[in-house]
Amino acid sequence: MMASVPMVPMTGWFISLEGIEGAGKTTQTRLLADWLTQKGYGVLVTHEPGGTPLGQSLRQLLLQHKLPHRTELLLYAADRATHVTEVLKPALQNNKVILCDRYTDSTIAYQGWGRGVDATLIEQMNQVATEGLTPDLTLWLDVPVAVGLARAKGRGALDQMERESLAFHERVRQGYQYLNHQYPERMVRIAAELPIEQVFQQISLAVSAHFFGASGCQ
Ligand code: T5A
Repeated sequence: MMASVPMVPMTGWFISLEGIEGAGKTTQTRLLADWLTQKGYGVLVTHEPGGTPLGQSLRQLLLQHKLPHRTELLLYAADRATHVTEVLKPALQNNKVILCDRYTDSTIAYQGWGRGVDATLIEQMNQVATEGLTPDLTLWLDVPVAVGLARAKGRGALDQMERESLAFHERVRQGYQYLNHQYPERMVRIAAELPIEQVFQQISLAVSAHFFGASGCQ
């Protein structure tokens, strides 16, 4: 009898989920984690900012206070450097499938396109923080700004980023459009204004196509 093949990737996979406020990343991360776990994969769910104990403290500062733009950039980079070293790299070495709610693209979209911080400076900070660790696949959950903000408002009190102007959030969305155009090999747009089940259907197809081959079977 042939030995059964364990459903574990040879090296870990790194999937990031991105989008504006209320795009549905947390909801879809949970569904994707359940789906992959049922298939036998070891899944690590994490997020930025706040994926480590130090990151939790930085998250409080970042989401509660309006900081000078360069200070904000440096704190997101400090959060990410700690996260990469203490969580992401060890998980990949242990062949985990990482589902990370926000990563470097958030800095480009929010601090770059939203705040107007210099793109080269952001690229340098991302490089220092990640030591070049890039997601294998990025799921960009794209919703119109009005839809995302209405969902975020429906959930309760808004943090300092969610209270930014509509124009700010439109620029952030444009930032994601730019990134999708720049990195079509790793970034997939998901139409996230649809009902939760239909959004997940697109996500499971994108993950299947990227990791399991064209047949989508696994
Ligand atoms: N940030 C982060 C930066 O500026 N730079 C950086 O480098 C990084 C890493 C993070 C903040 O930090 C900023 C960006 C952010 O402002 P956060 O609390 O993690 O803050 O906020 P978000 O990531 O925006 O998380 P949210 O919880 O606001 O949005 P999600 O996770 O995208 O959405 P989710 O799943 O919580 O859903 C929101 C609501 O909508 C409903 C859900 O039930 C929930 O009530 N919903 C849907 N309703 C209808 N149809 C659907 N398809 C739905 N999907 C979800």
